[in-house]
Amino acid sequence: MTPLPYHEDPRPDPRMLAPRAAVRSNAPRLSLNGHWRFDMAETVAEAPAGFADPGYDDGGWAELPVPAHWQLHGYGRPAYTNTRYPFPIDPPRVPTENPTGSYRRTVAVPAEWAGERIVLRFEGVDSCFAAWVNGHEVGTAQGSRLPSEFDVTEAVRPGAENLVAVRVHQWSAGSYLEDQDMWWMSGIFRDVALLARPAGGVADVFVHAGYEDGVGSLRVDVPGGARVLVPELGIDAAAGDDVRVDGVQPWSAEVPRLYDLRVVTPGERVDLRVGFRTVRISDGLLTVNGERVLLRGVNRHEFHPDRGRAVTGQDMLDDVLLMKRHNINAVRTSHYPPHPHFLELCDEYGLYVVDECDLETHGFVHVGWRGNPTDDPAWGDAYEDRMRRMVERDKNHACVIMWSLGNESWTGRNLERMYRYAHDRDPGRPVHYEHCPDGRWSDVYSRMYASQAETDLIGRREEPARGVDPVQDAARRAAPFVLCEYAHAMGNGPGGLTEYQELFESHPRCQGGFVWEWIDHGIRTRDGEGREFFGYGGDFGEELHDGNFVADGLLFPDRTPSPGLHEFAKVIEPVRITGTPDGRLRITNLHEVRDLAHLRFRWTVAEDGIEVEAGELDLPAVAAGGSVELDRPAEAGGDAETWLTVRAVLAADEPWAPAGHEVAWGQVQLAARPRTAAALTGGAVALDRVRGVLTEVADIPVDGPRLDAWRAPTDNDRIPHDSAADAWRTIGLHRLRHRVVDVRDEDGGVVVRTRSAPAALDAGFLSTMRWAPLAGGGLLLDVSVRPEGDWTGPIPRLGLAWSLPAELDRVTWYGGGPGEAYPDTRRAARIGRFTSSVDDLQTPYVMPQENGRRAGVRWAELTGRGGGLRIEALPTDDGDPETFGLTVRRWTSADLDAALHPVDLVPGDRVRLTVDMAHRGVGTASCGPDVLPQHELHAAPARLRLALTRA
Ligand code: IPT
Repeated sequence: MTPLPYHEDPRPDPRMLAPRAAVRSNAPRLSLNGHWRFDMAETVAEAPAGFADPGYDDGGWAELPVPAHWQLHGYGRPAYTNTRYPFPIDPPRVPTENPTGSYRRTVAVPAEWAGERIVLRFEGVDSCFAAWVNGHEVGTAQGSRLPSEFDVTEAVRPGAENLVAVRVHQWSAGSYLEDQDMWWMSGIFRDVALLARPAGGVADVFVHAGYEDGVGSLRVDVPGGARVLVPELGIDAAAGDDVRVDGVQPWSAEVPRLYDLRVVTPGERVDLRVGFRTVRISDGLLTVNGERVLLRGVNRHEFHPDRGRAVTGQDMLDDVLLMKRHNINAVRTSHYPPHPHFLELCDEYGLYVVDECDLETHGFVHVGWRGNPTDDPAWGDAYEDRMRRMVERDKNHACVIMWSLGNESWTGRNLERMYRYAHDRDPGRPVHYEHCPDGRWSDVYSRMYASQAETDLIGRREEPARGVDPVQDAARRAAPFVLCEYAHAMGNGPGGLTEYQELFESHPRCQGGFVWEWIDHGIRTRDGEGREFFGYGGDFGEELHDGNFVADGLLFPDRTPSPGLHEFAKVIEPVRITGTPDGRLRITNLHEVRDLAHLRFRWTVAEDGIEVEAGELDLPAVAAGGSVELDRPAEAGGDAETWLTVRAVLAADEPWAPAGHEVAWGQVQLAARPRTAAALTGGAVALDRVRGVLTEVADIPVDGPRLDAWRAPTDNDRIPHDSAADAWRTIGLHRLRHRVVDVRDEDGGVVVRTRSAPAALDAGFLSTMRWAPLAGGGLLLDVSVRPEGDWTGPIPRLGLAWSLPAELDRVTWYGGGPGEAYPDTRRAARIGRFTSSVDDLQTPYVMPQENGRRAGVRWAELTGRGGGLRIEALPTDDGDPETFGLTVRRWTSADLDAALHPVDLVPGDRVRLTVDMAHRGVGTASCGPDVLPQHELHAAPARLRLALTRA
């Protein structure tokens, strides 16, 4: 058999140097980042011959920055598939059409490097490459998100210009192991450097810094020995010594205390930032420093809308700060090791990390896992090599509390090799893997998208058995539980976070999880008219793609927090502020180690949303896990609806946020709404008795209300099969027709009865709208809706739709805000008075869909230049809600439904207002459980009383 070319050979190149820890060293280093000469060929064979020779003339070549993806610089185009390989499954072979980039640059190597060993280091190249120095081939590598080093001493000429040439292939055997749900993008996308490795230097270093029972321990392993110094702790020891460290402060995500540690050999000095902490699974719980941890985590892909995975230090810092500011304490590096600097930031700012290996063979699921490399011994070295390169690089980070073998690669013996490598080399960290049916290659029980009901069973250790081996099943059942992915944050949502968090807080075994995912991977691009938008699968001409499934993060592509992130931050807040049944305030400290001394508790009292009093609570010390009850600092004074709001804010600057940053908040109602409306002014009113709708109210030309039972489907509504959205479309909820049953004058008012139903269906809704003049001016609308006929499945909403003049472009409301809220995403909405332009009420989901609803609205005013319309919910006698859901936009739900990108939404000449009587939750059915029963909406009678007056 002809040998496989290197790019189709899964076996690691033996010329790759043994992997070692990423460290900061005083040994000389030359960065090779910057502009390289670049040429692109369609196939491997057509890449320019002899390009690695110093004499080759690259004068006609273009330039490409390193690090970067070539697809984002005009060579080829990005392509998105979720699980499907974008090439035939033919391992380890890849298509002949294999975009191949040739890179060249020179580097002046100082004469002083003569006599030193010289190493060429790549932090990440996607997906396979060969490297040459001065025409000598020095090695090849696969493993896109893993470092590789080659000894180039023989090839380099110190004191001269040296030519470095790299040939990069888009597809390789390694591509079969890198089927992560993300863009296929290639090139040298992380740093490259030339290193002088001094004789007698620090070949590697492994810091073991533990913390148990209040005492620290330290041992630093350095091949060949070294001095180990921690000046702050007075430590001056030899490598390999076991040192007891008294008086040390432990490291945790909440208090990420680090110490400078220096390793010194005759040839080199290496500086590390070390945290003392012990990770252990004991009594079925995952503990850090002996304490159970609750992971309030996210899955983080490396992403930037212009740079792809070639992220900068600032991008990484932005992520870490945004996470810390939203109460996140953990990251799973889905699904590959991050740029090494990211882990330094996690050490520094405090985030627990599940460091995941660069492995996913998900595409084999489409052929019944036939030929999956995970169980093929020919790929065993490749699997172990990947694990080894990750563990060796990242082993000194306090933040890394678990190793993860990879994602969605089914099961097989090559996982065993990875698992054993990690355990043998590093007994100090548990190993995580989700996708093995019986949980064999994992020390924790990990699942993705388990429903709340199943999570509850798991929390009780009463879940059904998995696999056939009772011993293995018992071990799995004894293990702590994490949701390595949950709460799919695609589009509007995720709904149901609160219910998960309650389980994490009530079952010790449920130690939290990682929301899928951190950021939408939308690539900034432009349409034919030059309008900017974030592209997703299919926007770059891919023949096979998975659409906007790549946009499922808590951040929009430009890192603007989505409503989902605000909701998550609220649900996982580390301090809970609530009222007690006997009229007091309870403050619960949900931190794991921190007391509340770093927070100040500011309170306000607001009547009808207007602040009337403010102050600060005087809090006694509240230890981690403790709580305190206090008298309320104020009571209601007037007869308006009154709320006490308490905000926990940082007392002083923290590294991750300034003083005053809000960490948590709570609200307690001090007085309910009075049963009478405020003083009102009316204005002209006109009713179209043929259509049964108002044409004028409060001197404003209007059209409505008409019953609306539809919303532009969300990503969660439109899962691929049997979706709620399909059912609504089949029934015709998006095209209700209205028949005025009768219009009667009654008791000084008018009663309009209208039957609203879709064509071809015999079920419908009968609405009875009673219009009456309000004492003092304005109009009272008392509307009751009753379903008729057979309504089986859920419906998205029951609302009243109006169109209004476009000039009513400001909205002020009293109710839930400031952000959008749906029945299962309304924790982040507080009761208050808010103002926004109509445009700012919209949430720009990468794929347009229902959005921007404000919940629990008592009243709203839509105003323009010359006044406007006020809509106020009034109490009914039978206890119906005195609030409504509010959406105001410049386009219809049909426009929203038809749009593929926000730029497709063009403001019309009317403002569209929907006043919801009821609305369905959003759930997470795009990947995970649907709307929970308590947030579901079925056709049922509803009633709402509204006062319509001039604003
Ligand atoms: C799960 C993947 O692990 C993750 O990478 C992402 O694709 C997510 O789904 C959906 O966005 S796997 C799925 C089959 C549950």
